[in-house]
Amino acid sequence: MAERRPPGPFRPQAWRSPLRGPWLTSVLGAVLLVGMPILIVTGLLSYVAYGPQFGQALPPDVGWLRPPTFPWPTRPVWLYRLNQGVHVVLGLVLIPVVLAKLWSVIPRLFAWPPVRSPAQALERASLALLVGSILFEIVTGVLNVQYYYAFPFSFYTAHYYGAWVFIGAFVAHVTIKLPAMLRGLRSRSLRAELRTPTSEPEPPDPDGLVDPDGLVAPDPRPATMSRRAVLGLVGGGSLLVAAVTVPQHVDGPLRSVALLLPRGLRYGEGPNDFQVNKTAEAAGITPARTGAGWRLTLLGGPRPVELDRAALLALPQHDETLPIACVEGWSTTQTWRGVRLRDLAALAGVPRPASAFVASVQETGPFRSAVLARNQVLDPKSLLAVGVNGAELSLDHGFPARVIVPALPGVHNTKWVGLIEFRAV
Ligand SMILES: Nc1nc2c(c(=O)[nH]1)N[C@H]1C(S)=C(S)[C@@H](COP(=O)(O)O)O[C@H]1N2
Ligand SMILES: [Mo]
Repeated sequence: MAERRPPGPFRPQAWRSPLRGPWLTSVLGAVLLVGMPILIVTGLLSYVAYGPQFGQALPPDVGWLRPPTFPWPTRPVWLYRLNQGVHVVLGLVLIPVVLAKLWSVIPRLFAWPPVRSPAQALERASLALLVGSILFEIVTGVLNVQYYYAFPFSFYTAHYYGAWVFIGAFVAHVTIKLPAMLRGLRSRSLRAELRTPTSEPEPPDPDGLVDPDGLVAPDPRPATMSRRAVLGLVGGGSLLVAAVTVPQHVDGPLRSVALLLPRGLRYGEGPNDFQVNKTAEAAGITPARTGAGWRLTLLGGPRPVELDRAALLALPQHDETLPIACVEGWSTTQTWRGVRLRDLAALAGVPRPASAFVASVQETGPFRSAVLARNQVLDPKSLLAVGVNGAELSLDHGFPARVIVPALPGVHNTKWVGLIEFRAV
């Protein structure tokens, strides 16, 4: 009986790019082997920085998938800025590499027959999880950074569990493929490739020693570009993404190059002209709640303490230059003026609190309260800020008072604060 010919793209002869081969796939794989663990670690560290011990990491309850938790430090003050900057910038920068790697192995998607053995079926299922989860992480991550909540589920929940699917599939993939990647890398010289203007196809490998997956086209077209050009294209794409995202972390005129900043580039007048995450209007903050009737209530001591704005301004004021770094991948450093949180704790009658619950006068919406840990309350740089860069806080930045704590995720720097409860636990 004549063997039935597989259809269309399932024929190995259908894939004719002379550029595909184990060397190219291995080079792209090596880049991802360095980059992906950094993405994974910074992602999990961001979860820890949110304070899972207070039930305020997102998603709050992840059972045994909770990473080892430790008190998130307040030094260096740029710790969260670095962590989250690396996570978001690297995540975006690796997109061209991921796409190129998928392109380089696409004939494998059309293996024929689709299932040869149970072991091979298992391998294909694990690859489906690997590819599916990384694309899911990229899509949810990019949409979140662009504040586009197109999906019916919580970004945090989806991105967190998607990450664990990816971690599992990635570890399995690396374990299985590491020897093949090393062989592939050794099969050609990177230096020689980078000097070659148009590349011949990687040599056919009938024994499958270097190319067990059959990535080399059996019937290649003549080369029109080189492997050097492929690497240049991918690297250039990554550099371009970096060039328009890194400026999200730079204060000054360079920030206008941050093309991916979704909320424009003007945020207020003079000293208050820096990134606003949620405006007072969007948060439903009215002048009535922040005007003359505003009070700061301090709880946890023998009796509640109430301060009006004049009383708050009469307390010792301190200046600290500290960054705000949002989980969504922008940050800005400003010079804040305000009252030390630890002075407020002492004033409340709880000089060494275990934690502090901070609540905004904001009545609806997420992120209007946060719990700070002891080290965060007691750090001398932690302020309830009333001013910034020599001016009064603008309403959008949290007038009359907002929290600013070193190395704290932006989200917990509560704006429009009305109440702080210093707790013994
Ligand atoms: N009350 C309140 N505080 C808040 C928020 C909020 O929505 N409501 N957003 C938080 C988030 S997510 C960030 S990143 C910072 C941003 O501060 P900024 O808008 O002054 O730059 O404020 C935080 N404080
Ligand atoms: Mo944020």
